[in-house]
Amino acid sequence: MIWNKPKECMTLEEKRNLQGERLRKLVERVYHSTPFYRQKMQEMNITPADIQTVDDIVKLPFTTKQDLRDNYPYGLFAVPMSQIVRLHASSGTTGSPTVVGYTRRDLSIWAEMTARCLSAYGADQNDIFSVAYGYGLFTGGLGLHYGVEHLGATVIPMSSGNTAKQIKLMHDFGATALGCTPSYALYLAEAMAKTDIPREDFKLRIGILGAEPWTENMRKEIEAKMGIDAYNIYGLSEVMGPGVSHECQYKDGSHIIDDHFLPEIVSPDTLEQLPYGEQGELVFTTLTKEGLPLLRYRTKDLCTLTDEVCKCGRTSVRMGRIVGRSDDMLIIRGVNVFPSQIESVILEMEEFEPHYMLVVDRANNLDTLEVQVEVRDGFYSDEVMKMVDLKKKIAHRLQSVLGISADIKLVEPYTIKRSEGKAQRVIDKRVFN
Ligand code: DLL
Repeated sequence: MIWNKPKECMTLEEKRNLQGERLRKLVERVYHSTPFYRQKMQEMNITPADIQTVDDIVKLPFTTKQDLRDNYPYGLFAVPMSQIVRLHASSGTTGSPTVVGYTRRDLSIWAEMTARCLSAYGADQNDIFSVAYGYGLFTGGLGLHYGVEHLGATVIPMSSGNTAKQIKLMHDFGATALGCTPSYALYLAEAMAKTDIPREDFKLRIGILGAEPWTENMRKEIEAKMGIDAYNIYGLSEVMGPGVSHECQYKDGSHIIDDHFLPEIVSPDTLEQLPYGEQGELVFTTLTKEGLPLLRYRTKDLCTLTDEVCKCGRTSVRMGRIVGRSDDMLIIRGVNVFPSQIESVILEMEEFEPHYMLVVDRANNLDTLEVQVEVRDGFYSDEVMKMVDLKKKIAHRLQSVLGISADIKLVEPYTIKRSEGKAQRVIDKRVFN
């Protein structure tokens, strides 16, 4: 079902006009309320009057995570704290976390856009959602939570962890939908299979999976193991949280809520805007946000965009899967390697479980890549020759996809640490200095 047809199915011209009008107002607002943006615009010799249509977006400055860190905690907020009703923050792996603030209106827009996502997955007020994204500073739990309530469905605020209880309550409460990371969905599916509750005693039918990159093969795996329809949900805390884009029943790219978030693709090297269809870095301008409005926020996520109208009737711009980040790309012996390429190889081979760990190191001044991967039950063998052959097979495939060789370490099923949140799949032991 289409939750907000007037907004989701506008003609391209209507949308362009709406976006242009919202962009004009946004630039006016940040120029007068955020010293950071006023200074940036003055440095570039532009004033709000230079921004008249969406095409003028290219004149505006970019914003990065570093800008948020440099203005920690509230420096980029565009309203007084008396109007901020909620804070979230991203885990600060390096330095300070990035803090995001929401006004009451921001929260109500967020709930509405998340309800649009859930509706596109085929959910309605009869559904019961187990939200297994973390609640707290992370936007996943509360973001989805308020979307479910806005939809009028029932929410079980499970949060992450405590797998046995997750499974029991999904069963006892008759959950029909599950929100969690794709890696946790796989873990849950395995744990469910080990209980004595038969699959048909669960009512689960929809998975709302995101917060980390995953592949089509991983979708197939989750759908088969859990017996659900698995849908992608994308978002980032700086821009709002989960629900910035979502799939529909056709699962052919994710619809961006582009009446609120204006997307662009740029070259991560030159920062030039790229035409739709070309792969580059995704950039968002938050057209309506009040608490923390952002101009041209560089997500570092790499993907493509298309504005072809979807079979579902929505006219929103769609993004392809995130194929990597302009900053998580590994450079191994001079070759650019995306962990998702390795994952695809693993998932295409029936002998392996979708659980792996990449260990990057340096020996004698040469980069090394070790791929630890779980062999599926039934394929694991005590016969050395069988294991050697299997190693050769995957090593050969990886070499042809990546262009570099990798050391393979085959491990028994269930030995790689499972994650309850975002999977940590790369250990880079190299020191770059
Ligand atoms: O992960 C928000 C979210 C919560 C999205 C729950 C979906 C579901 P952050 O912690 O700020 O926010 O991390 C944002 O995670 O820039 C992407 O690199 C990655 N990411 C999020 N969703 C997807 C997805 C939340 N569906 C960063 N596919 C983003 C690939 C994703 N990567």
